[in-house]
Amino acid sequence: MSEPRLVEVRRKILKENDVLARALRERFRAAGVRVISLVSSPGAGKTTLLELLLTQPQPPHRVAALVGDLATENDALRLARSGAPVRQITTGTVCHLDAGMVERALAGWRLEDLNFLFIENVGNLVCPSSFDLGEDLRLVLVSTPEGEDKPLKYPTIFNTADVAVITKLDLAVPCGIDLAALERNIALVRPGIQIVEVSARTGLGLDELRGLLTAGRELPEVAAGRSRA
Ligand SMILES: Nc1nc2c(ncn2[C@@H]2O[C@H](COP(=O)(O)OP(=O)(O)O)[C@@H](O)[C@H]2O)c(=O)[nH]1
Ligand SMILES: [Mg+2]
Repeated sequence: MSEPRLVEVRRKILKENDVLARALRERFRAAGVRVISLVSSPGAGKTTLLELLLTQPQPPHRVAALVGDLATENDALRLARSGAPVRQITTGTVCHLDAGMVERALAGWRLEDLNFLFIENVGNLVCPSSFDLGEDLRLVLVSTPEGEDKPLKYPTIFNTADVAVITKLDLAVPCGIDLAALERNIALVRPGIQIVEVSARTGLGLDELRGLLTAGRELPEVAAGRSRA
């Protein structure tokens, strides 16, 4: 296949995804569910953070999660321990989630019954950046052991995110990470982006992150009343 043909096929796939993502976003808005996606390299701590967000939400928020990996149901099993509805999307050889996968995974769920839907993308700092999933908020996670320069090497994933979450703060000192440099590099590629530092081990930053995710939401009781009406 010649290069122009490849570029053309890629453009078409992205356009189709955008159309589906727009429809999904409208559905989410109409149902009153806030959708938050997480992208990062493999192992940055997406599932660990979600385990905490699903088990310790501000009750009575109603939460659910979709989780993408090439193979295994491991992460869905981990997240399902929270008691929240969880579905795994196994992508086979595909290195990212797309809007169609999300739409199919939602089949049978009543979105009106949810306040928050979390979507954990496939661990990858490249491909997920191009695919809109209809989410309201995209979190990009970077863990301290990954080093200070990842935002400079993979700018697009930071450019397409709304909030940057620096994870594994407890490992910053043991790994000799210059946190100020990491934050500077994030701000260089995505000026003005909000940055939150967290540690799933110590609990640092989790309240700040929860506050940010729930900001602007009506009181849960009010939202629940309206959805029953
Ligand atoms: N020290 C430390 N380890 C963490 C933290 N968060 C996650 N981990 C560990 O990092 C590894 C990968 O985490 P996981 O949540 O599976 O990453 P994912 O691939 O992004 O979903 C696991 O062994 C976690 O226990 C943290 O805040 N501090
Ligand atoms: Mg995971």
